[in-house]
Amino acid sequence: MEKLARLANFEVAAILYEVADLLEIKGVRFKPHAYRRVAQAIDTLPEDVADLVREGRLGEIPGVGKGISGKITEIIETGSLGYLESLREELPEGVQELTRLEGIGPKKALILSRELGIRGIDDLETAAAAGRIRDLPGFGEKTEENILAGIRMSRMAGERHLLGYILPTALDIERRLSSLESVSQVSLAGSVRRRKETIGDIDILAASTHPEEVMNAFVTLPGVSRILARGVTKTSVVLETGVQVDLRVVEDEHYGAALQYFTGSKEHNIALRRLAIARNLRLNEYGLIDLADGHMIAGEDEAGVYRALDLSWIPPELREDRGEIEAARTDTLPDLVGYGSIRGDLHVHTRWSEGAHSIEEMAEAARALRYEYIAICDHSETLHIARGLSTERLADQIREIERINRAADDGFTILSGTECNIGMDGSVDLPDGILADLDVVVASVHSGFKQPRREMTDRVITAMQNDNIDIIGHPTGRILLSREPYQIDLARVFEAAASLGVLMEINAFPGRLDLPDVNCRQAREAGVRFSLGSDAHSQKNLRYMEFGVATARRGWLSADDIANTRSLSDLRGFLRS
Ligand code: DGT
Ligand code: CA
Ligand code: CA
Ligand code: ZN
Repeated sequence: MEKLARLANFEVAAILYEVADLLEIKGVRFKPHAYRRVAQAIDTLPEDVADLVREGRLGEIPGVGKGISGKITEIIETGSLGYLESLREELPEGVQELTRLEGIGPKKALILSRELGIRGIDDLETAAAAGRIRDLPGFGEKTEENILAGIRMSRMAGERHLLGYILPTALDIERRLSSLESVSQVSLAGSVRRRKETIGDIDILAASTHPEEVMNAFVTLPGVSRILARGVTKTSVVLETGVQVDLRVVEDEHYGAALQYFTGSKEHNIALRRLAIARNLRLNEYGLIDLADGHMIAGEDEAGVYRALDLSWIPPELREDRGEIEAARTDTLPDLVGYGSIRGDLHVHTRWSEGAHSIEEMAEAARALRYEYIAICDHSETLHIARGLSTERLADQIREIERINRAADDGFTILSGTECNIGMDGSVDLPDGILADLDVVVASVHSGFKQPRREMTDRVITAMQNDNIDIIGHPTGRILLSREPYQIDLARVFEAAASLGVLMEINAFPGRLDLPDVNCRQAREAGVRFSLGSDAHSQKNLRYMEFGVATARRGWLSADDIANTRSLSDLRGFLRS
């Protein structure tokens, strides 16, 4: 028995889902549904499926008959499934790869393979670009467009990484380099320094008079798997995680100009260089040169470069050529919200729904971050996959939170809340009575993403008209590197939010960062105010708040625009009651 492969439930489920997909591709009827049903049951099972196998209790899972039971046992005992292997071999090459694209199910994949001989994503792209797909049965021009968009998305996902997963690594490398004796200054540069939501590669700049020593230390850092290019001024490596890191080493004298240059963005740099040229100056990675006499008038420190161009220093998050240079010239840059300005987290999950920790444990972690409050916003009932709370359970939770608050009495407050679902018609899945008892109500779209733009817009606005709703959660629904936002007229949503006093969430979870930065700025101009939430599912996730702040900064927001930069009593004024 110790030999059991001990796969987690979701891994067992993944194997069964794949069996279902392959059977469907083969055109087998009914069986795919049966496998999928069991896979789903296992995915949401409160117990370990391995325990059920050991205790001979697989029959308790709905839909499990003799055949599937034997297969689950095989998966648990061996870690794989022979039946799946043979199904994989039967299929035409590349068909399964196609089904991994958004919008291509098994049926479509098989038609593409059979009718056009498509053997993979590259083939598919060629065919779609040539307009050969629209005439296939069940396809059309729209499908063809969607296929191309899906391919672009999957390519990009291969090349870019989420800021939330990259930043800790980047900071660790920065810290290790800064501890070297041969390094006098070091900074992150590139998109990581600008805190862009996704990162192509990590750029780091160091100042040193002994660049070889720095490069030696760099290529032998833990986690480096391969050296791509090695030189005295620039070295590039690939980490075991597949992420590329570029290190440049310059002399102190040029450090400021180099930092400015390698921070980018490219568009910002181009605009800045144009401004320099207009003043008979030349800006490059070495410094700012006066073309009249050839003297270097700035270069040692970054602020000095901007100052010499008659600009205030521009925070890296704004350097995207979206008007920041003009604002720096007229001294009208926004007073950006600070990374330490957040006084509480307004979107936290617990073990009551799909979180990993109890209410007390989340509160304890929040205290450690010096927060003054958190809002517990577990899912409501209709979100079954997240084990959402029924009205009765939510009422229990409210009482439990009251009890914990009374017992602690240390100035930290746990707010009761929910993340309820906005239905197709804009109604939410909790009665007004209980919503009115909550401190914070977040309402989010979790289903029906394909609704036409007009209906989706009306749906969200209808939800906002319920005056128990304080916040719209992750308002565009996008998932970075994998799912496009749903179709929605944000201008109309913002206008309604501003007039109704509903806050727009900036969901700080690394794969969301939703509202996106550019939309934050539009919303602010429409008079909207914001709420930052980590959407934490564990104590550790509370730290994601930093990425929400980064998004707010990239969206030109000030502390004033954000509800949870306020003390608890001021926060109440931002919430509708
Ligand atoms: P990424 O890596 O795709 O997330 O984006 P960045 O901005 O980090 O771009 P990267 O790594 O190619 O280059 C780092 C910085 O170096 C970039 O932000 C600006 C500067 N840079 C790179 N290539 C050029 C260029 O051709 N022209 C100008 N003006 N600046 C450049
Ligand atoms: Ca980069
Ligand atoms: Ca780079
Ligand atoms: Zn949500």
